Amino acid sequence: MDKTQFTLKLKELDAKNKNVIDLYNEISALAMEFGTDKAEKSARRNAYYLSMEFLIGRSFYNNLMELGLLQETKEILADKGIDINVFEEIEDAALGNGGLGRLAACFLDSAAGLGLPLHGYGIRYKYGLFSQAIQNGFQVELPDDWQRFGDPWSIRREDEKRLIKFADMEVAAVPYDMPVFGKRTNNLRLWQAEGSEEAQKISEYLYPADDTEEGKILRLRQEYFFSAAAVGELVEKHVKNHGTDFNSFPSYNTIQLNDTHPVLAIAELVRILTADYKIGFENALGVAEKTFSYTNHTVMPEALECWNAEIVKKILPDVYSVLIEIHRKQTQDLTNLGCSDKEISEMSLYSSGSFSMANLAVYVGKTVNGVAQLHTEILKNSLFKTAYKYFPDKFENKTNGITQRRWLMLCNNELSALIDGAIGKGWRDNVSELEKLNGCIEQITESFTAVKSQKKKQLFDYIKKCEGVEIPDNFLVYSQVKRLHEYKRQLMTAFAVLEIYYGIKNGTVKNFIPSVFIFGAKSAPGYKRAKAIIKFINEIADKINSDVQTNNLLKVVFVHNYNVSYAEKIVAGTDVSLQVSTAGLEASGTGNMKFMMNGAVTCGTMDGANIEIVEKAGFENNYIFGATVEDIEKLKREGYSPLNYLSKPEHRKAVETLTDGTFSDNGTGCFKDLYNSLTVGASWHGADNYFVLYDLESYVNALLTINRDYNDKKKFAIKQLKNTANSAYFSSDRTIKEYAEQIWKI
Ligand code: 26V
Repeated sequence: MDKTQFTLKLKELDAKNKNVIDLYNEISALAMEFGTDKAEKSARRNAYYLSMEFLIGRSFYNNLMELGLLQETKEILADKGIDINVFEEIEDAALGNGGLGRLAACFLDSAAGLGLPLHGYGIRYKYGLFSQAIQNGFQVELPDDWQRFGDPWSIRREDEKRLIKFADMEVAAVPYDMPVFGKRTNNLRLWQAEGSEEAQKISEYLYPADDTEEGKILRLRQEYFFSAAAVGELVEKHVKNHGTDFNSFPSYNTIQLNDTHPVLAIAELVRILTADYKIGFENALGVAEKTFSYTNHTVMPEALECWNAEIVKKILPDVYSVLIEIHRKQTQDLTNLGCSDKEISEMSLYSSGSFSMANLAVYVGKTVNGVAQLHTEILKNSLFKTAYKYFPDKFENKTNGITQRRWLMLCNNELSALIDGAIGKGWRDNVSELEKLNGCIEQITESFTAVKSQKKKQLFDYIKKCEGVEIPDNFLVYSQVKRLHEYKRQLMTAFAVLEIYYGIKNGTVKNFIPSVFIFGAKSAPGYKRAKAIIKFINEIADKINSDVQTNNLLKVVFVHNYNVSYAEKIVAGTDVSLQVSTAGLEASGTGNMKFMMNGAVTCGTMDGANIEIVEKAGFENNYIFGATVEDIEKLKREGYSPLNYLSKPEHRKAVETLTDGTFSDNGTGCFKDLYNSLTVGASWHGADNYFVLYDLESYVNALLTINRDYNDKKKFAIKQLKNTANSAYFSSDRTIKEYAEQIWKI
């Protein structure tokens, strides 16, 4: 099908008499036909991205844009009296939690855009990340049945299904292919588990609760299920095309392990080669060593996958034997290298009855990378310090990126058009041309401010519709949208907002420019303190929004069910991006990049990619505050007493609202628990583990400085534009080129 035929068929569609969902499915099907017709055959050497999450968001507009059909479709529909935005009622496919999954989606987009053969493998969850409702200020989770709208962007490949064997059951892995359109069409293959009721459970939920043994086993099954399906298929293809000489396997296939979740793929490859093809163990391991690379996405110990060896033995006995064998070989290798017993145990893939997926990946992987400069340094100097000592050449950095196609061209058509007018359209294909903006910033500040107000207006209208909160035009917009976690410190923002609120009321905060603080976050369903923070923010929002004394100056919104599509609106309509994690804990952040590209200044700590952002866009154009990694280390060494930082009455007042009756936690005691976590410590950690109270003062100051600076609109617009102009480095096109050249060699 060519474009003329597409247009013709679309014109013939009897759109008026169809409901939105049918129309969505029919137009998508037409676009699929158009797109898959011109799909290429696979390349000689392919890279595969194994990931438990692909947070794609809405495919409709993005795919039409990538196929060059968006404008025509919009116009043809408009002729029929249909606004293309009606499809916004079709919810996103949320097959991921946050940054890690969204990064995988950006990577696929960039590889296709650059014409590089990178394909994804993952799980086709029946239910994606829960849909979030807020009841009485509390998060309530509802199942995300994303397939109820149909799934026109996937093709089921019945004939390519595979059998995955566990000790106690066999499961069919049925592939669903989602083409990824761009300069070339790549493929995202998501496996669906079919068979018995037990079997189907494997692909039912993204992150089933794993606080019980049953939950842990299910998660182990999920990880093995998709890794084994992917590796099994690649081996089979290799044999079909090149025979059973597996020494050449790594010349045709390179596999990136997205965090520790797919790391069992290593053991599975060794298992298949040794058991099914009778390759010697050492040779098989050698093939794996040349095939796999590993990306680490977090230093939080609780997020690094470790498997109880007894469970692995019970569920996957053959994989268990392979792991034990690899461990034997590892111990031997490390002994030969002269490592001490302590060093061996630090690097060991097996210790105290459990298998460390990170250590397995570091030992076998040909490269290990972090996702921002600081993060990679932390991997080298602390998390994988010993491995770095012995295998320094494995380690490299690949700073994350985001696709400018979704995160600028699609979500901010108005700013994109402004950029076209200023520097031409070349940046759309070659994003580094954005730098040309540096030469004409002064000339476009007024039109930039106009675009920003327009995007704010659109955002405020949407918030009014979804949350019922009214925000007056042109309020200054501060946003913090990301997964909810204590290390990301949404709680610190909540305290800062309260301080500003009380300051406005008692006159210590003067000449405050009217502002709104936008929060969006989902908490893991079992993460009690994170959920308490959501409740706290909602209580604050209720109080502040209903205070007539401050109403024209300050608003707070917690947007419910934050997702990719909401993010597209928020990043475009924000002035100030809040990126305030405890230094050393946010591996990179990618939201920070989306905001930067859309012309927001960063108010943040020296953490993750914030550091590189302010280096590129200029410290003077951003607002950095708070403890550095070195400061935090020093505090930990010398002893940190959070209570010392509560001596100032304004800080104390804000923090004590948790317990003084200002707000209600509906009798759950969850606010008291939050308070205790800050003042005396809770569960496994000491008081204020994330240094909220330490950084609070400098945070409030930074927020107020920004507010003052906003008085000079032109100067502020220049800062914002400097961010856009220097954001090209944070395009995932750059990141993917680095992976392709330096790791994958594709
Ligand atoms: C997961 C969990 C689950 C259990 C509780 C603690 C915890 C902490 C962190 C995680 C995240 C797992 C990996 C992840 O999503 N990392 C994110 O990856 C992004 C892409 O590289 C990066 O930008 C974010 O900084 C990083 O948090």
